[in-house]
Amino acid sequence: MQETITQLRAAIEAHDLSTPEQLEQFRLAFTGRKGQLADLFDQLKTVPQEQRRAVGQELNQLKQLALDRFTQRQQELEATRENAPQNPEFDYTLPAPQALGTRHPLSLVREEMVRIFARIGFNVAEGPEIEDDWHNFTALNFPENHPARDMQDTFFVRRNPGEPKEDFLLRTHTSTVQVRVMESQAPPIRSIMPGRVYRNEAISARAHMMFHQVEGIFIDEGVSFADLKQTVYYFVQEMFGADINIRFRPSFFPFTEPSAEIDITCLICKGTGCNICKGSGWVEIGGCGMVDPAVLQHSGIDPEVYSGYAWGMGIERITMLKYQIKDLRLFTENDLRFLRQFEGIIS
Ligand code: 2NL
Repeated sequence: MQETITQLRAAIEAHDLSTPEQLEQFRLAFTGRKGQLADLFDQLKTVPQEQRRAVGQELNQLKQLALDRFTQRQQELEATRENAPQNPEFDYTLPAPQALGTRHPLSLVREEMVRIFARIGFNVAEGPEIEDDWHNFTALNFPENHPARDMQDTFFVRRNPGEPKEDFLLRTHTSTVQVRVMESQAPPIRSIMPGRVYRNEAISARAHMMFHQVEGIFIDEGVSFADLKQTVYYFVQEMFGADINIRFRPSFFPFTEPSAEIDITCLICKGTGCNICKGSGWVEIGGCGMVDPAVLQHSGIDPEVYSGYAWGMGIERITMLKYQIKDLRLFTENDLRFLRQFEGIIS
């Protein structure tokens, strides 16, 4: 019996526990209910009475030794399994995977508009989003009591919270940048102004308090409405295709005279009439006109020498028409299911 115990102790101490399979073999061989330790405990009753106590103690120590080895190794193996790669051939020197983002549809369309106008000589001008009354209204010929100056449309900004005077505002159009360009540069001027504008409106599928515009201006000697029409024709063909027709509808803006609204063939029904164009076959993409001589004068350009045209288009509107997007709110929600649809579009 004593000899068996000594051998068993050696076997327990020497057993290789490298793998989970070996640990299981160890459990079956020694500590399990049918293992060798259990056998020895069964044989304890055959040991002579006077030795039984000592042998029993020795067996208990051995059992404890086996259990200790088992649990310690079990814990070690569990810890390494949690940290182990799923695939043992994984290459840890590879760079971490990075999901590529997508360009926002409004950026795609803005960049495309910039490229189209750049091809016929327009550069890009930028200006502040927080503006003063002069650049947003007065220089642009808005009468003192014009409804567009109303609190309902314009977000006014106070210089100091304590001051009652609201002498700044969030620009309601990017014409502010055109005024700044005219004030600081001599003609010829050929610039477009993409950027954010703000109107105090309730957010819905068709309106938002922040949206994007591309305005443009061309000032030189002898610029005519025919030049304006050709520029708009060129833009629409490049942006929407050669089979799209254009219609200029007489309109009014304080800063242009004459003024026109620009309609194009409805992209959804190709002019046959649908619910997007309300059956007319035409959709509006922006407004334009000849710069009012008073606006040139306000910006320090002599209207006796120079004339010019200008236009404004909403980027959201053009994007909605181009990609058939029916709700403005999709542009600001950043829902990945929406944004991922523009994956790989290199406009
Ligand atoms: C629209 C209409 C328009 C302009 C913007 C402009 C700027 C200056 C002088 C004259 Cl500095 N005009 N801009 C002209 C006509 C129309 O925008 O429907 N925009 C979304």
